Amino acid sequence: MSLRSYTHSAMSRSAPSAVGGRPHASVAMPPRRVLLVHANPFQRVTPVPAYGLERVRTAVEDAGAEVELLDPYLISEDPLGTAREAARSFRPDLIGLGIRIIDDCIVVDRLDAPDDEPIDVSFLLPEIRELRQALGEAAPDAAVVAGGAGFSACPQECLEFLGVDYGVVGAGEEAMAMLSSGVPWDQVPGLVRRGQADGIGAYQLAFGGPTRRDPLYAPANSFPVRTRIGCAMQCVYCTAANLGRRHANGGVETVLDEVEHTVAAARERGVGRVPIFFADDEFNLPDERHSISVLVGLRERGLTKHMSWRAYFNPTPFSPEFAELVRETNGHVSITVDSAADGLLETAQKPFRRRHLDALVGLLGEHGVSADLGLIFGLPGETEETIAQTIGFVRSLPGSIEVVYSTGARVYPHTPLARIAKQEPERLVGTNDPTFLAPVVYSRPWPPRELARRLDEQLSDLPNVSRVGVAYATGLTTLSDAYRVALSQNGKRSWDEILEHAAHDDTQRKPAETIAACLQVALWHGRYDLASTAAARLLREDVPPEMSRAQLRFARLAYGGLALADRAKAVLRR
Ligand code: B12
Ligand code: SF4
Repeated sequence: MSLRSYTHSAMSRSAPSAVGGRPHASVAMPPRRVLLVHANPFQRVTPVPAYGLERVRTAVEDAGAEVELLDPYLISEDPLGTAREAARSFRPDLIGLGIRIIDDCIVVDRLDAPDDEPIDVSFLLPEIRELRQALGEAAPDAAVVAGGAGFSACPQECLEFLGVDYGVVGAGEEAMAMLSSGVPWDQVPGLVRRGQADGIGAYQLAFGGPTRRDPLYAPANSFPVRTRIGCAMQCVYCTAANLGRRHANGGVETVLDEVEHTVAAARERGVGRVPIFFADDEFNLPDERHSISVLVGLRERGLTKHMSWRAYFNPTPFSPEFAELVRETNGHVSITVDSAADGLLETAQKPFRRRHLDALVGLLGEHGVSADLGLIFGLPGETEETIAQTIGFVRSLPGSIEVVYSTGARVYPHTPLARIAKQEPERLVGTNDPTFLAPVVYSRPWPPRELARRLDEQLSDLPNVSRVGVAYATGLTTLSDAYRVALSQNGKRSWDEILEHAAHDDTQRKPAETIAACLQVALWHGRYDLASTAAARLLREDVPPEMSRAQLRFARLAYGGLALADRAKAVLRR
């Protein structure tokens, strides 16, 4: 069957619900008050918009319910207290727990660690369980439903771990709208019940939109926009592999409307160039046609001069026409490569080979497309020889392409890697959890930390190459601290202290980038006093290329003036 025949357009038909047995008690009286909680402790480290919940809220509000969206780990130093308080005062009938991630997926954060700590993955479900309990105590009569990308990868395991009875697997817009409209729960698409056989098989591909955004989120880590859902591939380690190659496209006009609204709203709040993240598993799979339509649409609507965008890409397909369009529309491509050794690519079920990688690198260079790429060493089939081949590829790359790599692959439940892991227990490190819910890592030919040390020795002379990612245990909380001070909510740190941290301690970004992100948060929330101090602090650094020092000096004065005006207004109001 051709790949095309898997693609549906726009809204998918509802699959039958996996919930059997007695419908939930709240069917008789539809839940009118819905509390959506972003159950995501990682917001402390890398705050992103609770986009899944924003989409769900849009659909649930359109169905007539009253909705509150809470991001406790971002806005509060006391997330459990804040969640309890919100649940007590809002008195929800239905609580939606948005579980975007179940762990941070960072296998090796430290090159040296005690032998009894072979991996560094932080497992977040224990913290999420405490949040669930706090909400349950504060709103004992509310029904609780879980959902989200992390949850949907292993729904039954999560329900069991969290002690939650119901969850929605995959897209939650339609399901939550139906739950809040009094539709019998056993007719709700994608709804699964704890203890039943159905899990990932219930995955929903439905689309809603355009999404109404929550004004809490500043553009510091870009605004996500989904253009398609699911994936046409089944790479060995990936949670998307569990969908069995199912995927669907969003309607192009709806996607464009969402981008247009997002850009317009951000420009009204003073953002010059609005960063968008196309939040698809891979933007160019199963083919380029949908992505080309989206990019052409951006250009036709005159949006590209006000925005930049980024997305994850498979190395194929990538035509010259597409490359040109990416550059013209201010795109940045993050390419999921994993390995450059053909033998390993085959074992990992990757749909491309080394020759495609070489052709792509040439094409990106010819068209001046900005790019980075990601590698995973230690997958099934990895040997000293395949490692040498991938290192050879990395060394052949132009220095302008940033490369991030990880060692060892987190084994997620139900993936092809989970089946391999059961046959090769000698390659596993981490917990002894046979379900693979708690972190277990597969790595060969050496355990992940040893592999990381060896690669570090071989790659440390390349300035464009680094180990992947932000880990929960060691990631800085600078940006979420900035949010809390800007919102004046439980902020324990002073603004000056935050700017100093931004300038000195962030190993992931340049000082000026982190300070600029804090400035954006302050501006977004109309805190011109904080923005003015941040602009002054930024002037002491090498400012990012998109800003000039003269502009920044002017902006600093302007923010100072606006802050004075705010103070004067406050005095007059007294
Ligand atoms: C884009 C992306 C990023 C971008 C985000 C940019 C931005 N500004 O948003 C960046 C690069 C910053 C990023 C960072 C991280 N990411 Co990321 N990311 C993604 C990606 C590709 C898309 C996310 C997205 O927005 N999807 C679109 C939205 C609409 O989908 P959704 O959130 O799933 O919501 C839908 C459903 O889940 C459901 N739903 C959601 N909530 C709820 C709640 C209820 C009650 C119900 C019923 C339904 C429901 O309905 C929603 C609408 O359809 C996903 C993979 C994926 N396909 O989702 C990975 C993914 C979420 N990321 C992942 C990881 C690991 C991370 C990081 C931890 C990496 C790191 N160490 O830094 C951080 C975490 C950041 C954070 N604070 O959470 C993993 C999580 C898996 C896991 N281990 O649990 C994923 C699933 C990728 C993967 N397959 O491994 N990420
Ligand atoms: S192509 Fe990307 S999203 Fe799809 S299965 Fe492979 S790694 Fe996962």
